[in-house]
Amino acid sequence: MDIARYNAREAEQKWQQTWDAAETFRTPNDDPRPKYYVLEMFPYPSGRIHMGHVRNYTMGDVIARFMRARGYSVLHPMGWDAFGLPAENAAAQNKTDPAAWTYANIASMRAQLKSMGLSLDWSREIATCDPAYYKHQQKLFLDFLAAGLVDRKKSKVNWDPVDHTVLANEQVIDGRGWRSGALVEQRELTQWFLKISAAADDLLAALDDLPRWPEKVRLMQKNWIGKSEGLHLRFALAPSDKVAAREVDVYTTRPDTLFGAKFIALAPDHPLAAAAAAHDPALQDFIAECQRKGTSEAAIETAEKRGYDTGLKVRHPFDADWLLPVYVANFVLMDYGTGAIFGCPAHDQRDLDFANAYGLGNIPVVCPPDIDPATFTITDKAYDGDGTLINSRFLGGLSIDAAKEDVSKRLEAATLGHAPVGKRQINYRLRDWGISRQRYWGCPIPVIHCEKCGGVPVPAADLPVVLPSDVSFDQPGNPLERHPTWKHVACPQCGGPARRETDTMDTFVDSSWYFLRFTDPWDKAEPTDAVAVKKWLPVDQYIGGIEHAILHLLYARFFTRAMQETGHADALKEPFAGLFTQGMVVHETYRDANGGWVSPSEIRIDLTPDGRRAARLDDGAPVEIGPIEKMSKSKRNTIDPDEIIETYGADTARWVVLSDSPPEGDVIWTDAGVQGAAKFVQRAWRLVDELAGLAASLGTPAPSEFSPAAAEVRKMAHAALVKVEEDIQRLRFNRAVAQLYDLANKLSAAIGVIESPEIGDDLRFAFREAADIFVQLFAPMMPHLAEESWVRLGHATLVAEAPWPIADRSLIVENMMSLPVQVNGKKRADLVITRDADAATIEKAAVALEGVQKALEGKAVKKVIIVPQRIVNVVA
Ligand code: ANZ
Ligand code: ZN
Repeated sequence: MDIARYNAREAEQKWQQTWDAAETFRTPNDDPRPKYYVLEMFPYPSGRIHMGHVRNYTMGDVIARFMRARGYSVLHPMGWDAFGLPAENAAAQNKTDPAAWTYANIASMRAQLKSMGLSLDWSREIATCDPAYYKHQQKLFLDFLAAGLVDRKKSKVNWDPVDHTVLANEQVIDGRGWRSGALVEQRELTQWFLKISAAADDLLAALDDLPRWPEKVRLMQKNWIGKSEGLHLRFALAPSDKVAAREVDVYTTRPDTLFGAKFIALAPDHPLAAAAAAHDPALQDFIAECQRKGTSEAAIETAEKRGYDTGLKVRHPFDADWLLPVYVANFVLMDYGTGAIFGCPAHDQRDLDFANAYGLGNIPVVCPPDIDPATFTITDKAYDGDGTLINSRFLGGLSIDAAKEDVSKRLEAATLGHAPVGKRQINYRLRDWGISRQRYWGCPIPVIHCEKCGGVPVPAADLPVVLPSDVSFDQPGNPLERHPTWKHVACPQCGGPARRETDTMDTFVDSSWYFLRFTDPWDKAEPTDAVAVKKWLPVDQYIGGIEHAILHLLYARFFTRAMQETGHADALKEPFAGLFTQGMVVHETYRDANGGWVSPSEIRIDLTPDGRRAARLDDGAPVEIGPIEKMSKSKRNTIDPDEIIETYGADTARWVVLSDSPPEGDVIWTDAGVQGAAKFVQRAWRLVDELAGLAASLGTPAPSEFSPAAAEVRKMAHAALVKVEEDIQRLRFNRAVAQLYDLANKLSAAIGVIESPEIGDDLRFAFREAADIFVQLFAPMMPHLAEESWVRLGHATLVAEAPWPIADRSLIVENMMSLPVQVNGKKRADLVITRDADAATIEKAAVALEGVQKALEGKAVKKVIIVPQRIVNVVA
């Protein structure tokens, strides 16, 4: 019998239209069932989806469909992170309007996502560049401002004098702008900040309440927040006619090393450095040079340690006769601690590099355990490990912790000009979040500057402050600045002439609350609806790339707190209860004889006796097969999802990205993988067809007894059900896929042994049950094929709406085996365990048995010998 091939193209379109028309994935807010919120990080509308999107959204979709079938009211929305620089660059290059460019991209990506068959509630679609979205963001900003969560302060920025723009630290390369190549200047700009640093401790502590976050991400956030406990320490300056200052304050986490101090170092931007430079042109040059190189952490870490001796001296806090030189040094940051340090070369590598460069020497004050203090010396590797204090007067012999405590206590008690010399202090690496961008394509900051009244919030009734559309990009810089009329407005307070803020918000603001907006995105006066937020949040499962592990997630966590404080997010604190970071889609790379990258679509691969060979399709020229790397345009190793969907269907693409690799690992995209998936689609379809011919008709009641053959079919279906269910719940999609291959094999085998066409009611019932289960199990992964199969099996409903089957565990207990367990050759217990348990599991379970533990009498287990399916022997 020849069965028609499954035509993915036709079927997929048909089912997508059916779901659309039936509003299958609409999620009403008043659905009384328990809720589940699954969210994938929304995309930037670059214009085309890539395989990373396919993987990310497929995973989310599997969860959404699974949870829906399990009886949850599932929120699974989609939107667009639509502001950002690429739209402006495109505008400058092609004379297009950023809005038109963005919306055209959204339209094509929406169509692409729809062709993937994602179970999204499109009625909740939002775009952050839509005034209907950003007006609420402006309201949030004003509420934050009123609540004291916003700051306006001067800050240093990297200014590109040719492009007239602020550059991020990453965009400054060797002191020059990455595009213009111009020498970057440090400028002080008054900018808007969100006071995230005030929330540092809470953001840190609450990480412990996120058990469903990857440990790795929590650690990255922890390091980023960077809590450090130390001592704020005041050094008295020896009198000098050069400067008026009387002291230098430093921050140290190692007060125990104070007797190893060799110098003081100031940040180049430190006021005392400027004062010392007033009559020292060489120092002025040095400071200017440091500033050019950039004073960011990244710039500092890579630069060679350099300094300049100001000639100033400070007194050691425990010895007034001990003078330490004061340097200005390029490795001290102005905006951390106090912008000044004391250097202890023996125990800090940067200090040692610096001291060695300037001949300052070092005094080891912490001696490692088991080392003779008399011979312990430091040359070019600082020692930052544990040990005992040496060369440190009254601290001698103490541990580091005890010495820290001792020094802190003494210096808290000591005074310098009436105030204590030392004060314990907690510092965070986390800085306030500067959100001002001198850009057009972003959310306007709703403030008006009036000479008389200062910064005046735009009245709520005047929101949104909409971006003007008549702007030009033919000059560098911010078009809002140059717009003839937009910024000139009357002051809302005094009516006098005033000007609009022309900075727009960092696009990270846009993505810091979209997940809240999704809960009630329809046009209303407020950014969020309290009932909807309470119902849907937190997001139960958030899925996205590890590249967002720090900034996006931290900002979103902060924003949620700020929204809570201003009454926009109920009592919600943490927005994402579960987080999953998926791996990448990777592919082989190819290069031609000249080293140029060649795309997979331009080559042919042949299998030769000595391996795979690649050659160009057009002229047959040999192509070198390179390493497997993340799909990227620059290496031309991308596969276009559109082409795959066009040729094989979305179900095949979805199946490929779920197969073979654990979801947190990288998945290798190969042609063989695609062929394998496409083949399985056809195979599953044929199997369903065969099962349909054998299955009892719908609704046939269960017979009272089952033959062994029928019982076996039921068992394989229910066993697969239990496993797939577990695998999806634990996001082990690749294992769920493997279970389905296995079930298909087993069902085919069961059909293969049927001898006569006359089969009993019991077997017919079992095939009906197994067929339905099989289709329901792959439905979250291959939803179109599943609908088509569901119809073939006689159902008049949508499988997308069918309740998840209930596993009958009594059918699969036979899967257990009993193994006698001996201890030193004597039987002591019986182990009951699943037949497929691996050796490690058996060993652990056997040793844990009460009878075995008793027989061991506390003796250590030397060895466990397992004779598979027969016996376990514990040797003690
Ligand atoms: C003396 C010392 C001795 C230090 C020693 C370290 C080891 P965290 O943990 O990151 O807080 N430091 C302080 N302010 C700095 C700044 N603005 N720029 C560069 N470095 C700065 O690190 C605190 C330590 O980093 C401080 O402790 C200080 O050096 C340095 F054996 O003080 B320490
Ligand atoms: Zn005014």
